[in-house]
Amino acid sequence: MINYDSIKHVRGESQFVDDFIPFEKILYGYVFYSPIAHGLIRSLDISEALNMEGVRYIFTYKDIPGQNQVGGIIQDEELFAENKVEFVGQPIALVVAENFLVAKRASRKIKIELEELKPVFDPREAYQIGSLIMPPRVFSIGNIDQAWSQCDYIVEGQVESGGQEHLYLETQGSIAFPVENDCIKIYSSTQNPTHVQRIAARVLGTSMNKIEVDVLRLGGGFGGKEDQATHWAVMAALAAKKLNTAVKIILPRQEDMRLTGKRHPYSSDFKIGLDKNGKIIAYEVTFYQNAGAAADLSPAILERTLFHTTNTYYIPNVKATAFSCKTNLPPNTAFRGFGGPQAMFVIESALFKASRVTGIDYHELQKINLLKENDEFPYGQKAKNCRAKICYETLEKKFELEKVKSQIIAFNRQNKFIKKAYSIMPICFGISFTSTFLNQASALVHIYTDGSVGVSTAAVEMGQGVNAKLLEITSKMFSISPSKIKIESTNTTRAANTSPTAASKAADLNGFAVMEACEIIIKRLKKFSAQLLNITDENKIEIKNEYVYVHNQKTELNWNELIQKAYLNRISLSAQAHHATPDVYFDREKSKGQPFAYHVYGTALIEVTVDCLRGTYKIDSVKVVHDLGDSIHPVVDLGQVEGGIAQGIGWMTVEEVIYNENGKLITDALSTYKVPDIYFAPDKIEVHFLEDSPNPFGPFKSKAVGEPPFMYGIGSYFAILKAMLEFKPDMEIKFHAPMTNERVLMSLYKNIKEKVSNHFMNAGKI
Ligand code: MTE
Ligand code: QUE
Ligand code: MOS
Repeated sequence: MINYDSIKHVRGESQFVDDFIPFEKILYGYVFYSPIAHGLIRSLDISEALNMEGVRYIFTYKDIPGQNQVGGIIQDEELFAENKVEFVGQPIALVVAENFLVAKRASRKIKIELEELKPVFDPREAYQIGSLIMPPRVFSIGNIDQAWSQCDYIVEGQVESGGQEHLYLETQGSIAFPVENDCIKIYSSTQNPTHVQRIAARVLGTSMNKIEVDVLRLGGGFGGKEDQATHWAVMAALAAKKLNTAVKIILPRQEDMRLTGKRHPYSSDFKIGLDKNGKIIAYEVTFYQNAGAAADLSPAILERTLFHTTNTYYIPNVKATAFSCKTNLPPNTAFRGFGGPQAMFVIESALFKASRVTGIDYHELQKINLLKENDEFPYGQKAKNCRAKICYETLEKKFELEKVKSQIIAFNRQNKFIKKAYSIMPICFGISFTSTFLNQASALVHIYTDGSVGVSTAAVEMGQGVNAKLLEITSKMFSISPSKIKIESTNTTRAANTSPTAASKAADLNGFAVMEACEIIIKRLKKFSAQLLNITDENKIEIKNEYVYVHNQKTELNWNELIQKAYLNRISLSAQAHHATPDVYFDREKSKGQPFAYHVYGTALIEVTVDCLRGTYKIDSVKVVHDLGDSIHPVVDLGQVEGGIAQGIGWMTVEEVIYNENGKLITDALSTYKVPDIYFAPDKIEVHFLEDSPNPFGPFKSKAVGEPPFMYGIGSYFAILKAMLEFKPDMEIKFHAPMTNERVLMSLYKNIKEKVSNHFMNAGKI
C-alpha cells in the first residue's frame, strides 16, 4: 500500500491555502450554437476564433474525455452537436477566453457550413411522420366504448395551450474549478445538484466522488433549472479540467431565452359525454405534447399530464392517450405544474363547451362532478381526505358568489363595450414524484459546541422559502431560537444521491429527514440529561425553550450548557437521516397504483374586465380558498399562492412564446415577451387557508404548496372568454391559450385582419 498523498506532494500538486485560484484568474465561457433548426454539420472552422487575442481554448465534442451525452431519462442529447443539429440554439462549441466580451466576439468568428434539413415544429405533424420521443402512454378506467351509449350529450373539441418562458431573475450559470486529485468543484444554479454531478462525471469520464456540486441559492428556477442547468455546469467543468483553472459560464438573458426549453405547448382533442343532469359519464382525450428535440424530462411530464387528466372531477369512464412528439425546438422542460396544467386546461375547456351544448351552467357542471371521498382516479388511487367540495362551497359562501354575480350582471347591463365576468377554478394536484424512487431525501444535522446548529439537506432554495421552513422545523424540533440555526448550502458531499428540488416535495421530504435527524440527537441528549440530573426515567426529560425540563419542571440546565457538557462527555452532536415517503408506488405497465402521498385541493374565483373595443383586459381580483394543511410558515405559503397565481394567469393571458417559420425564437427579450408586471397583476388577491384541515402525511401536518396555486390561473382564461361572450354571445369559441389582447380582438371581430389592412390602405390613398 502506498501513501496516496505522497505522489501529489512530490509533484507539487497538493493544494495548500495559498494555492487556491484567485478570482481574477477566472476564465469566461461563451456558447456557440446552431443558427438553424435542423441540418447536418458539413464543416466547422474555429481557427480564426482560436487565434484571437485573449482566447484560451475552444471546446467541441472532440475535447470530451468521457461521453458526449447529457440525456437524463433517455440518453438522446449531446452536450455539443457532433454531426447534426436539431434546434436553433443547440450548443456546438464553447469559447473560453480571458473575459466575456472576447469570448463572445470570438464566437462570431467561428465558421460553420450546414446542410439544411426540413424541420418540424408542430406536434401533430411530428406525430404524423412517426417522430416520437417514446411509445405512447394510455391511462384508462371503466369502459369508454360502452359508456358513450349511456350519454345524453356528447361534445368534442380541440384545445391548444402555449409554451411559457421561466424567466427566473437569475439566468443559467455556473463556476467550476479544479481541485487536487483530478477533482472538480462546481457552483451551479441548479435545482438538481446530483444530476449535475452525475452528468459531469459521465462527460468527464470520471467517477461521481470526484465531482462536488454546491448550490447556495437560485434566483428562481420554476422547473427551468431541473434538467437544463446541467449543460452549462458540465461545460464549465470540462473547461476547468482541461485549462486547470476556474471557468465561469453565465448565459446572457437573450441566450438564456433562446438556448433553453420552456413549458411544453400541447395540442389536444377531447370527447366528453354527459347525462341529462350534467353528470360526466365518459371522457376521451388525446394529448400531443411538443417535446422539442430531445427527451429531457418530457416522459415524466407527459405522465403527470395523464395523472391530472380529470382535474378534481370524478369520471367513471376515461381513456387518455398521450404522445410525446419530437420537434425541432429547444427541448421543453419542467415548469411549475409539470404537465398538470396542460391537462387541466383541456378538461375545463371540455366542461365549458359542454355547458354551451347542454345549457347547464359551466360552474354547475363543475360542482355536479366534483370528487368525493373514495372516488377513484383513472390511475387507481382513491381520493382520501378529499377537500374538493369543502373548498368550493367555502369559496361560494366566504366570497359571496351570489353578490358577485349580481354585481356583474348589473355592470354589464349598463356597459356596452366594457364587460365583466367571473370564473371559478377548482384544482386537485397530486403530491409526490410519480417516479416513486425519487421520493427520498436526507439531512445532516450538526450541533456545534456553542449551541449553534447547522443543517444540510437535499433541498435547494430558489425563492420558494424551503430554507425558512426547514429553519422553522429545526427550531421546533430542538425548541431553540431560529437565530441559533443555519441552513447550509446544498452540497453533494453533505447530501448524496439527492432528488431534484421539484414536484413541490422539497419541504415535505427534507422536512421529514430533518425531523428524523433531530430526533436521533434529541434522544441522545435526553439520555445524557437524565444521567446528568440523576433521573432514572429519561422519558420524563424534555428540552423546551432552550432549557431542560424534568416532569414539566424547568431545571437550571440550559441548552448551551447541555451541549457543552454533552460534548465533553463525548456524546455525538451530529446525525444523518434518510426519509422515504411510505406507501407510494406505481406500476408503469398497468398504469395503476398509489403514486401520491396525498392531494392538494383548492378553489379560486377570478373576476375580470374586458374592453371589447380594444381587446385589452384587467384581472380585477382573485379570491381563493386553499387547502394548506397546518401551515409551517404562513407568510411563505401565502407568497407561494400569490406567485403561483400570477404565473398561472401569465401563462393563460399575456405570455406568448413565438418561433418564426425557421424555428428561431422571436420572443427572446423582455420587449417581445410579456409577463405579468405589477400593473397587470390582479388588483386584489385574497387567500383564505382552509381551516381545521391538518394533513397526516406532511411534516407538522402541513401540505406542499409550490405548484398547485399555478393552476388557479386557468380560471382567468374562462373569465375573459365569458366576458367576451357577454359582448358577442354568438362568438365562435376556440380554446387557444394564451388569450392575448390580439386573440381577444381577432375572436370578437372575425375579419379584423382584412378590416385593419383595408383601413390602412384607404388611409394611404387619402
Ligand atoms: N417559488 C419561487 N419563488 N421560485 C421558484 O423557482 N419554483 C416552483 C415552486 N415555487 C419556484 C417557486 C416549483 S416549479 C416547485 S416544484 C416548487 O417551488 C419547489 O419547491 P418546494 O418543493 O420547496 O415547494
Ligand atoms: C414530478 C416531478 C418529477 C417527476 C415526476 C413527477 C421530476 C423528475 C422526474 C424524473 C426524473 C428522472 C427520471 C424519472 C423521473 O419525475 O421533477 O423517471 O429518470 O425529475 O410527478 O417534478
Ligand atoms: Mo417544479 S416544475 O417540479 O421544478
